[in-house]
Amino acid sequence: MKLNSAFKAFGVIGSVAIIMIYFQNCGPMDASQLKTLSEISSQTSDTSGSDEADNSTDETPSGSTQAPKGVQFFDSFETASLEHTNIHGFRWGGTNRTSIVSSSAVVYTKGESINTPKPEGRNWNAYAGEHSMRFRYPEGEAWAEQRYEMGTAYPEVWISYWVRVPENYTHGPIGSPRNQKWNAVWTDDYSQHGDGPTEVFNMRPDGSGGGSASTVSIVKATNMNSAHRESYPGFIKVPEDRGRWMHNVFYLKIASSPTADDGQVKWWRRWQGDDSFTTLANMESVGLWPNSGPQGFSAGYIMGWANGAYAEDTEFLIDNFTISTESLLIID
Ligand SMILES: [Ca+2]
Repeated sequence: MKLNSAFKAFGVIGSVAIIMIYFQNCGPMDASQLKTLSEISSQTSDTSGSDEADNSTDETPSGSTQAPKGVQFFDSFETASLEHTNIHGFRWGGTNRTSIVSSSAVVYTKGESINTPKPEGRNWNAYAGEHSMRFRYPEGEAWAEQRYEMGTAYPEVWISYWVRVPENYTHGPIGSPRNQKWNAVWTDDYSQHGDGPTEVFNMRPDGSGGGSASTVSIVKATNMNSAHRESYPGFIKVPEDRGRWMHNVFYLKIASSPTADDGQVKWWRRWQGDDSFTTLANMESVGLWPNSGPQGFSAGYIMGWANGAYAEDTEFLIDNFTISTESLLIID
């Protein structure tokens, strides 16, 4: 029931008047903070995939379908379903214009395996292996979203995944305001429906003529309002970033006590082939107090409501979704 009610809450943040507070924090990560996959032995909760990705063309990424060591949950969608779980009972929620696709067909949606051939002119090549999760925003439609429940509450949690920028990407021009949801993570329930805080990672127009900036907003942090913060212009540049795969890494830390303003919210990004991460957000004094219920982060969604609807059918692909209690700033 909680999940159902949460599904109805998508639009709350989008209706909040926003105050844009800009400051960049975009230096590359110190090399000492990075790991490489060569330093990480193979250990996975997803044994369905293969390391041998399809490298038949230069445009096909070759990411690993093997989970980094020690992660809590990893899904490269190579099961061709949303039934993957872990010891805590991670659970993908219902699909909302999301599906699992192979390079040639839709293979799973709305809880069922299907085989709907890919329309002509689309590129559904996964980042790793043969499958990815597709988010489809039809022309003029604002909502494509995939929810999940972590099965437990993490006082500190790392989340990462790869996103392919749509090949026809232009920041949605229809509607106002035009901030787009990118990722949200919460403690007990989404946004105003929860007693505890919710983190929302967003995009907004960056004024460049179709590109997007990234922003962070927080609902029910005790020491700040829900304004958009930490704007990073050039999050997606148009046209040069169209069709590129980007690695997103998020870190969330709940406050250490009900009186401490030491919660943290961080966000990094690197494009495929980059050997360092760019910091998009670095917030270290946030009053992220759990109020009641889970004493940590327990659920979230990927993508979500686009206040600026797209003028053309627009598809994002997601791959290698990962949850960990250890750093995911990994160069693979
Ligand atoms: Ca995959």
